Amino acid sequence: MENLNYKEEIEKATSEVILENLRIKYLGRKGIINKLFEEIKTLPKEKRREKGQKINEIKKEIETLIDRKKKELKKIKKEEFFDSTLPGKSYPKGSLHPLTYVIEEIVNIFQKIGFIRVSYPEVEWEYFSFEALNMPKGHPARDDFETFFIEAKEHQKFGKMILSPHTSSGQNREMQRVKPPIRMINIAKTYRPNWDATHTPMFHQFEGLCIDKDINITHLKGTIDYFVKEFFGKERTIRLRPAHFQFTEPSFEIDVSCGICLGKGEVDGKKCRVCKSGWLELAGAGMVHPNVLKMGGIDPKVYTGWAFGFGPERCMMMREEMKIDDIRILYNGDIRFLEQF
Ligand code: FA5
Repeated sequence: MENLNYKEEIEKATSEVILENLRIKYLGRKGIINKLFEEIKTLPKEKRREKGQKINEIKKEIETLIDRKKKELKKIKKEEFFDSTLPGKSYPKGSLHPLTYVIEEIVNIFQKIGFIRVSYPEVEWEYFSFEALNMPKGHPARDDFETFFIEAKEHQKFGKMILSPHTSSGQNREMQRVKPPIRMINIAKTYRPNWDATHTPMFHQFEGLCIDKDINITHLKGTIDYFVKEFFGKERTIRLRPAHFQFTEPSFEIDVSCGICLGKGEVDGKKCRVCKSGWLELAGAGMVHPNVLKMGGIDPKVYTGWAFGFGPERCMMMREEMKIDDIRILYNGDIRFLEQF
């Protein structure tokens, strides 16, 4: 009886099946304990009681040990159970913001014709957004670019710190960085306090700047034609309207035929909610003003150039297949809209 090994055997059991076999081995009808009880009969009478008590104690101990081990194994099984037949959990997949795809596409279109993408600060000094663009302090044209000012120490030369209201602030920075020929495409976030179906306070612009010898307005028109045909399709048309920007001369607004009403100006007998006229303004453009070239250290007698500034959100809206009639949907975080991309 002393050499019964049940404690170690039960402790080592790694499954409920092994444990059940041990129960049968020790406690079963033909098990070791019953055999021991039977052996009692062969003992002298005075020893039977003591032996019986001892066997009973061992029996109880085996029952307790098996019980405890069973619970332990059940707990482990619960924790480790893996049912490989169950369908897997699908985790929500993220994606890039639709505008990121549009920006990549725009960059590719311009890279094909030799433009280099650059990025300039979104938190900018007044100087680069205004003075360097022929809009000295106090000039009324500065009001056209409603601006968020930052409460920070003014720079002695560059003035107040602002959130850049247009990517044209990259023009002077690019002229300081490289000498002509320049083919820049500057894409960045821009900020103005507006909020309606065609304006958001944070939006993007992409600024094209081309400076070289003998550059004229036909190169500007050709480049914009190329972009519009690549991006919107051959059937969409553009028009240039005379406009005024302090940093270009002559200046234009560039409109594209509306993708919602397809240039008609109305949908189901009602004025088109987005364009109201069949056309939507996409960009400002013009020949770089000689003063701006001078501020950038470029001799306007030797070099000429053009620039344009587009809103990629507007470009996205105006794609026929998009049918976005409110620009704000891009930034209100509605996952039902965003997950389509
Ligand atoms: C400008 O910002 C000039 N810097 C463009 C330019 C560049 C002119 C180079 C000449 C030479 P404008 O304020 O018109 O121009 O803005 C240009 C485009 O940005 C608009 O046509 C429009 O597509 C987009 N845009 C302007 N404000 C918003 C806004 N709040 N939300 C969304 N898009 C906007």
